[in-house]
Amino acid sequence: MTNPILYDRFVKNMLNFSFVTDRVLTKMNYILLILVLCPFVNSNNINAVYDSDYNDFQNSSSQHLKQDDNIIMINYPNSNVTNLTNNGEDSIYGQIESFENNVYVVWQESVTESLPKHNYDIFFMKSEDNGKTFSKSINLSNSTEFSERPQIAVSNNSIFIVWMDTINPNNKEITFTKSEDNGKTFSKSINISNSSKNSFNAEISVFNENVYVVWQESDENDLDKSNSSKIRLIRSIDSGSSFKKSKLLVNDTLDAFPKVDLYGNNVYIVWNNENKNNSGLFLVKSSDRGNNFGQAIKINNDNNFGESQISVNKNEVLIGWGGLLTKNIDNIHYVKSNDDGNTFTNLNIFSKRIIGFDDANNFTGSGDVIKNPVNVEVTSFNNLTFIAWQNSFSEQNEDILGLLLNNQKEKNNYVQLFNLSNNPSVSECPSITISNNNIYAIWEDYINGNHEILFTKISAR
Ligand SMILES: [Ca+2]
Ligand SMILES: [Ca+2]
Ligand SMILES: [Ca+2]
Repeated sequence: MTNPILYDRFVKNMLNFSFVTDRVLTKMNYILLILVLCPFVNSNNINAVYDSDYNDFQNSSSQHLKQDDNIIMINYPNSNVTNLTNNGEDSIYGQIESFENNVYVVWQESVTESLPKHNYDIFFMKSEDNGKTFSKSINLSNSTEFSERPQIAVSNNSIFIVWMDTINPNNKEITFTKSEDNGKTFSKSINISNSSKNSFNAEISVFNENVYVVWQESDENDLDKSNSSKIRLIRSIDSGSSFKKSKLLVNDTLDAFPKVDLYGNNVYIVWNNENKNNSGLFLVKSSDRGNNFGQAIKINNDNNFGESQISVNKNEVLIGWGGLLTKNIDNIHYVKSNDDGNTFTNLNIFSKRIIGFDDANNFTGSGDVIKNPVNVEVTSFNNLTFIAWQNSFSEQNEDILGLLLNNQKEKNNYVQLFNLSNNPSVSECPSITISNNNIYAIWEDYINGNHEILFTKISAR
């Protein structure tokens, strides 16, 4: 926080309010207070956790969590947020990936309003210096079809991107392209869904030369009946040069939002099902690179489930979820496996009371800050796990919250909660990635009369 008046007020607020004064100010709490204040003082280059204090912080934060269940939310400074698009077009649905010092971003953007229908294309840009600077954007689709909702996966410096193209009003197809020169050039795009039914909600993941894409496909003659759909999977074992025939994985789901991730030979797919006769969050695993799949297992154990995300890192499998746009849930849930998805440890529910601040960093009391979290994203790398979501503070203001966890121990310990967007406009659809202990996040924000893709970075040491 660079404004000394705001800083003073913040300190006063922190000291005045009951979470400090009602309790004995233990050494642990004191350490936590100071560490939480540090980022505000050094707003130019935030380190989520300082080197020398790392262990203290871990201990104090988990201790703190146990003691009173209160969590402090850090409003991330806007000076650390970059507008990547900064144009008059509608720039939406950004997705981010990283590898070593490289950061890759794709999004959907309007290209003209003069056609009979809006045309949107898929744009790409990259940074080779840990997100300090970004290249000029490239138009990947450059087509008259409505191109939407890109997804990206990277393996070393190979980049794989899918999106949906509306071929005709009843038929969306999944389009695929790749780059093998770190994003300088991209291959001619190909249609990988190839069906007369609507193919949508695609997700992509890659491990070495194995590329997997899952999506939903409308059921036959279903248009006026329900939104029931199938889940299909397609894979390439040669870095996207060729694809096998797509495979039907799941019949008859509603609001499925399937997600795929993999490590080695293990391929994991999670999806949601809102059909009353078989509702829940499900996981299915293949141990032979997708040739065969085991029995699907149910991940949730109550009605608190919605769209999920999965992140696989070696033998660790992390699944997180919030709600859906059509279904309010006021918690963030996550489960973790440390044995290749064979067993899952504790169901973690992150709700509790959070010590909150408004946009001007005024203390707003402790309360249930998490409201209707949607578009939950999870990512993990080595010892770090980051969960981000779109949180409804009010109808007019949604913000992007991020929860940084340390998973050095078997049980995830809370480390820090951030408000990444921290602005009065509607901030939506986060995407996150971790590389070299840098956490990168983007989201779309409605500012200056149109949507922009905003970017920020947290260095966690
Ligand atoms: Ca824009
Ligand atoms: Ca287009
Ligand atoms: Ca906002």
